[in-house]
Amino acid sequence: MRTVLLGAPGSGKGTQAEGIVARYAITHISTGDLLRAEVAAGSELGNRAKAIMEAGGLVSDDIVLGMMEAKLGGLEKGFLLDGFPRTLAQAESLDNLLARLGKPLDCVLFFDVDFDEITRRLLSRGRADDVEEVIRKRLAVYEEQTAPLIEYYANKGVLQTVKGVGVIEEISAKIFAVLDAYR
Ligand code: B4P
Repeated sequence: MRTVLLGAPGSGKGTQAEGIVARYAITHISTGDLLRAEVAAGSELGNRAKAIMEAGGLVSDDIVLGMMEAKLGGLEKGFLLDGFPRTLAQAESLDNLLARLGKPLDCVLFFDVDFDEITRRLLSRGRADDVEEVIRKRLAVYEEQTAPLIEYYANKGVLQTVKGVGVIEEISAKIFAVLDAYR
């Protein structure tokens, strides 16, 4: 199963990813986690990404695509992409890469959550990029650069929408009801 989790920051992608990869025995690839690991390690890539992430911007497509090509090229089993793609350029590059590998996406799961709920969640989590001004910036960047992917994947016929509000286990059950069809 080859799946993408699409949604605003704080819509629950990272939260739901854990249960999904356990149920379907697929590999979880989170660009946010990969970038935070680079920052923590103090690598050259991490140093370039750190200030951008703390300001709520998107790390450049070149950096993210280089990181993802290395990860996806070697994968034999299915995967769950979490936080990637986040721009049209990333989505088109992913399509080209997967076409070369002969492994097109099965499904893109869009988490539908309103911005008030997202702001409440992120403020109570309190990560370095979870302060009000940065959250506003992240949501604005999402509206401008990531939200167009909803239509992009709907036009390709692979979009599935799940309402991402409510108890975490209930949202998981809705997700499994959708993804079981792609097993
Ligand atoms: P990410 O790590 O992808 O983080 P996110 O979008 O903030 O979080 P997510 O949607 O996974 O929310 P979560 O489940 O954690 O990105 C961080 C930064 O990295 C970006 O701003 C950017 O700078 C950079 N980056 C990453 N990918 C990139 C790319 N492809 N290109 C360029 N830059 C990139 O949930 C959030 C909170 O909500 C948690 O506290 C959770 O407990 C809570 N929650 C979840 N579900 C809930 C529910 N149902 N009810 C109540 N609370 C819930």
